Amino acid sequence: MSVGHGTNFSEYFQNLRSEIERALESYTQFSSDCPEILAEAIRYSLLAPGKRLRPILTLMAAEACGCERQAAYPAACAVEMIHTYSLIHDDLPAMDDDDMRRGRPTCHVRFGEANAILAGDALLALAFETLSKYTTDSIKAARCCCELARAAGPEALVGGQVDDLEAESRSQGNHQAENYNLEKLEAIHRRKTGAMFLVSLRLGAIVAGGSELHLNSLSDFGRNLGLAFQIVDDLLDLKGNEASLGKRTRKDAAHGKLTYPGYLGVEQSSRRAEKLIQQACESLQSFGVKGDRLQALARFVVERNK
Ligand code: GRG
Repeated sequence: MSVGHGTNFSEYFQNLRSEIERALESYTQFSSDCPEILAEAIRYSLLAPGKRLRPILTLMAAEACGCERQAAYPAACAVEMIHTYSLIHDDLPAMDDDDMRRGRPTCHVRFGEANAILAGDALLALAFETLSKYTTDSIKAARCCCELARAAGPEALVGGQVDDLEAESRSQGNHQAENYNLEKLEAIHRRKTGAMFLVSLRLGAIVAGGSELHLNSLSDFGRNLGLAFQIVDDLLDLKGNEASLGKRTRKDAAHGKLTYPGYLGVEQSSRRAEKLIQQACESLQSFGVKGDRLQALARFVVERNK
């Protein structure tokens, strides 16, 4: 697909992914004060083949706001570090108890539970160190740290996870009896999944010195994209392929999780994801052609098979 910037979109997307991976590699060179097992566990999970969607959003948002994307590498990598920490902790026996992630055994399976908890803790701290140390403008760095902390904190990522776990344990699969509704489902995903999408875009715009109009447009884009991503994630859990996804499937139903297809059915969930992507793309109007790549990424999110 060509998006009017001279390069094919998938080539562009792949370039961003490689740049992010090189930057992640460079930000995880530890001194001998970091125990070898810890360095190995961190790098094992962080450098595993993830899609890098969130950091790609950061770089694309920075570019859409007219900045060289290199300036946003620290922010992009900080987002990926927090995302990876949340995956490591989510996979733990006390949470989702998963044995496969990004096509390999989960961190606790490979390194033991204590080391996996500590690798997650270390990534959370490393994210803020990377963001504050390598973002050249210190005022922008402070604003980014504050927004990222909020997105990773009690009113967003962690709060959404707590409510999700609680819903799962209370329902035992019977969501009708528990009087669940779409509003509750979306309130969980807005915090658990959506907040990280939203902040990924906002950090790119902040580093680029984007206008309030651009920040607001990207926030609307991120809200709709985050929800659409979660719906597609639920659909893939139901009908996706473990080998291409690199993780176990059909876990949601087994855990009695409240999901979009569980609530709305497959057809209606797909239609809702499509509609959200359409709305996401509409919110990019103020960018003109500079929003084309973000629109292409949004399409990738609904059409993906992994
Ligand atoms: C433990 C603090 C804490 C939070 C956990 C993010 C999260 C909250 C849980 C992860 C499990 C999950 C299914 C979350 C929904 C978001 C999601 C689908 C994450 C996986 O993101 P991808 O598909 O993963 O972008 P890759 O591996 O490609 O980066």
